[in-house]
Amino acid sequence: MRKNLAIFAFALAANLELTSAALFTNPADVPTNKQYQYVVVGAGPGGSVVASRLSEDPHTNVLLLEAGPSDEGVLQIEVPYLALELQPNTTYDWNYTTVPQTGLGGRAIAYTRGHVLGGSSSINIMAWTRSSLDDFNRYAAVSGDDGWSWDAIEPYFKKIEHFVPPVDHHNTSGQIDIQIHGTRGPLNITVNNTPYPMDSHVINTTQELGDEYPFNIDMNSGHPLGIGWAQSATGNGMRSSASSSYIRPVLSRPNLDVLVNTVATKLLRSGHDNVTGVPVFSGVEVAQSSTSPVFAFNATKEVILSAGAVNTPQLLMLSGIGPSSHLSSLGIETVVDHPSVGQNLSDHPGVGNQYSVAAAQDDTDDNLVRNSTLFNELLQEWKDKRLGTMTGNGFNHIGWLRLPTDDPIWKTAQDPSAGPTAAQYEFLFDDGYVAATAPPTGYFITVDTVLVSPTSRGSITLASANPFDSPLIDPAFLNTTLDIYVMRAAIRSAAHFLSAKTWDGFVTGQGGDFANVDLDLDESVDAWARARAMTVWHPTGTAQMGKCNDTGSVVDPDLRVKGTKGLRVVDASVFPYIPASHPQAVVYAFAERAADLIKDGRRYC
Ligand SMILES: Cc1cc2nc3c(=O)[nH]c(=O)nc-3n(C[C@H](O)[C@H](O)[C@H](O)COP(=O)(O)OP(=O)(O)OC[C@H]3O[C@@H](n4cnc5c(N)ncnc54)[C@H](O)[C@@H]3O)c2cc1C
Ligand SMILES: *[C@@H]1O[C@H](CO)[C@@H](O)[C@H](O)[C@H]1NC(C)=O
Ligand SMILES: *[C@@H]1O[C@H](CO)[C@@H](O)[C@H](O)[C@H]1NC(C)=O
Ligand SMILES: *[C@@H]1O[C@H](CO)[C@@H](O)[C@H](O)[C@H]1NC(C)=O
Ligand SMILES: *[C@@H]1O[C@H](CO)[C@@H](O)[C@H](O)[C@H]1NC(C)=O
Ligand SMILES: *[C@@H]1O[C@H](CO)[C@@H](O)[C@H](O)[C@H]1NC(C)=O
Ligand SMILES: *[C@@H]1O[C@H](CO)[C@@H](O)[C@H](O)[C@H]1NC(C)=O
Ligand SMILES: *[C@@H]1O[C@H](CO)[C@@H](O)[C@H](O)[C@H]1NC(C)=O
Ligand SMILES: *[C@@H]1O[C@H](CO)[C@@H](O)[C@H](O)[C@H]1NC(C)=O
Ligand SMILES: *[C@@H]1O[C@H](CO)[C@@H](O)[C@H](O)[C@H]1NC(C)=O
Ligand SMILES: *[C@@H]1O[C@H](CO)[C@@H](O)[C@H](O)[C@H]1NC(C)=O
Ligand SMILES: CC(=O)N[C@H]1CO[C@H](CO)[C@@H](O)[C@@H]1O
Repeated sequence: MRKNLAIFAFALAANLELTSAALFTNPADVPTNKQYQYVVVGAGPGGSVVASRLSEDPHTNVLLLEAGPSDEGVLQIEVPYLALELQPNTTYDWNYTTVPQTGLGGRAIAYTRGHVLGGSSSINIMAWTRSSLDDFNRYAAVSGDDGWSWDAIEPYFKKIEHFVPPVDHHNTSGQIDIQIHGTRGPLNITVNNTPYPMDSHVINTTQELGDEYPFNIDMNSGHPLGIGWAQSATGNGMRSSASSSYIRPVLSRPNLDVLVNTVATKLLRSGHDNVTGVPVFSGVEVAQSSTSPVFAFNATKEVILSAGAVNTPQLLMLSGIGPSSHLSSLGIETVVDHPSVGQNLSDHPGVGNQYSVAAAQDDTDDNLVRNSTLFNELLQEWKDKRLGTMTGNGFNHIGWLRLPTDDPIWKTAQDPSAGPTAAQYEFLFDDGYVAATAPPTGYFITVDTVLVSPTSRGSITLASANPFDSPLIDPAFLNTTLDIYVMRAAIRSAAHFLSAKTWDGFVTGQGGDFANVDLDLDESVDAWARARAMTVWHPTGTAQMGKCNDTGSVVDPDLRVKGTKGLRVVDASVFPYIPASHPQAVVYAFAERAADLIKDGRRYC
């Protein structure tokens, strides 16, 4: 161990004064006289839930490590509407950029990841979507463990959730089925805090074009298809994150220590298991920067890796767990040859399609971008009363949709979704012009079309053996003919949706640069998609779960890293397929079950 003993002695003295402080900002301050049973790396939904649940037992000491700072008191984190101010290139972002994307005309795009207590749940856009029952039943089939099926996981969603009425206390009847939601969990969720002029047009389209776009009272029932009111991880007008719900409320537990501003740089080994012969992992090496002192923390039971779908494979590979040819090319000794670590990266590409609205409809959120007086008034309303536009995240409706079953593509391509209840593409209805540069005049709505059951697979690889170097991120967006086909169909479908009569006199036509796209020409639509697609920030699958005897997967159905002892992964990396939804709810649910599996000491394989 490379430990700085002088610093430790000083820390011990400091700790005598700060006996109740459990949020440390420097590894030198962490008590050295405590044995941790579990060290958890990364405080997103995966790591926060596991650390919180394991430390419910006062005899279990848990250390939660987080590379980023605390989220407490950061206005842009608390105010839902300000979420997009947290990226790119802020203190709370890892500031990643992808490698050039062939499917995006060679563009390299920003790849935001949360770098803060709460992880990406502290900077995300808060959509709360549980995914479809087929997504979970496919996880059960692929892993051979029925415990990952919808029926088995559904109770965990209720355990997580606390439904809180919207801030204006309007009657939510017809907007959500409260019966299927939890009312006592740590994480607040709600529906529709702030009304938008387009709301009734969206709902009326579900009557006018109900065969194609049926209304769905609650997309979190396991049957998400259709158009419905969006639920969000907010309560009382504030963001609800993994930190605000699972960690900060339990920071007074003497057996839970949280260390922020500290990067795990390597998993530490302590020989081999004397029965199975597999390498045993029993600690982590950490540092605050590439030039600061290195510390080590031991875990007597397990190291739990929850660094997210980009950093979990990075840390595995830095520690010798990964494709051996890739590791040896960087001079890293292979400890376990795992060809799939970092492979199979799956993410959702999204395209914002803008439509102009009539001059009479001049109260869209475009005003907030142009009028700082209005912006400040609304922010003041949030500060004074927790009311108004700032309590929302900019959209009130989501649609989960599939191509028609008689679409000619199904003659040659296989349905990539998990099954008939799972979406192939998504609509997200934004109020205002949502894109990097908004026009100075005019009023808009934006329908984001998102490919939620993509077939493209990318990778995370190491650029070097230095843990402070960014890994190489290749989401391989729109890299298959089916993916571009479905995206093209989704963009046309959005135009069809807006052709319903209810939009007459509201939507006047395609807006902004999108006005130049000829929807009748495949080439024109494809060029638009490739020029505009971005990540909607849902990377998954880089340390996939699979059956006990399947050598193509990284973790087993208990989420233990195959071929090791003492090492588990609990985060979005383990999903064998990307869920056809915004994935945070799925991460929370996986982590809740993982905590139970750990507490029970289950050994499935
Ligand atoms: C901008 C944005 C918007 C999104 N919008 C939505 C949405 O609306 N709805 C939804 O459902 N999902 C959304 N997501 C996705 C969702 O937030 C993630 O799927 C989820 O947070 C993943 O959880 P995780 O625990 O796997 O990883 P993360 O939440 O990414 O957490 C990983 C944590 O590990 C830390 N870490 C990484 N490496 C190390 C290391 N070496 N040492 C110590 N700590 C480390 C990171 O700093 C981070 O805090 C969004 C994500 C982003 C970035
Ligand atoms: C991201 O960039 C911002 C702005 O340059 C910087 O302050 C921050 O430290 C960077 N984040 C990381 C993880 O390096
Ligand atoms: C983030 O900052 C870096 C360094 O200044 C810059 O190269 C990069 O383009 C920025 N990324 C984005 C998405 O703005
Ligand atoms: C909410 O609306 C529904 C349907 O219109 C009605 O049955 C119910 O009584 C209302 N609830 C309250 C609290 O007003
Ligand atoms: C939507 O339909 C309702 C009921 O049919 C009607 O009262 C309302 O005016 C319609 N709204 C719009 C915007 O078309
Ligand atoms: C959730 O809402 C409850 C009740 O309104 C509130 O007491 C609690 O502080 C909220 N929790 C979080 C994490 O915001
Ligand atoms: C193997 O190691 C365990 C402790 O990890 C020990 O209790 C046991 O006696 C050892 N068995 C053998 C055969 O050495
Ligand atoms: C951590 O474990 C290593 C290897 O098992 C051991 O050498 C070291 O003394 C331990 N450190 C502490 C602080 O317990
Ligand atoms: C900006 O907003 C303020 C406050 O709502 C309003 O009084 C003012 O007229 C707006 N300015 C313009 C140019 O629309
Ligand atoms: C997928 O990406 C690879 C690597 O960039 C490229 O060679 C290939 O042509 C792409 N395929 C499609 C169908 O986009
Ligand atoms: C893996 O195990 C399953 C049963 O659990 C068996 O059907 C399958 O043949 C095994 N596969 C391999 C490659 O051993
Ligand atoms: C499910 C899946 O796509 N698995 C793949 C993950 O990556 C490895 C290595 O490229 C493949 O062998 C698996 O088929």
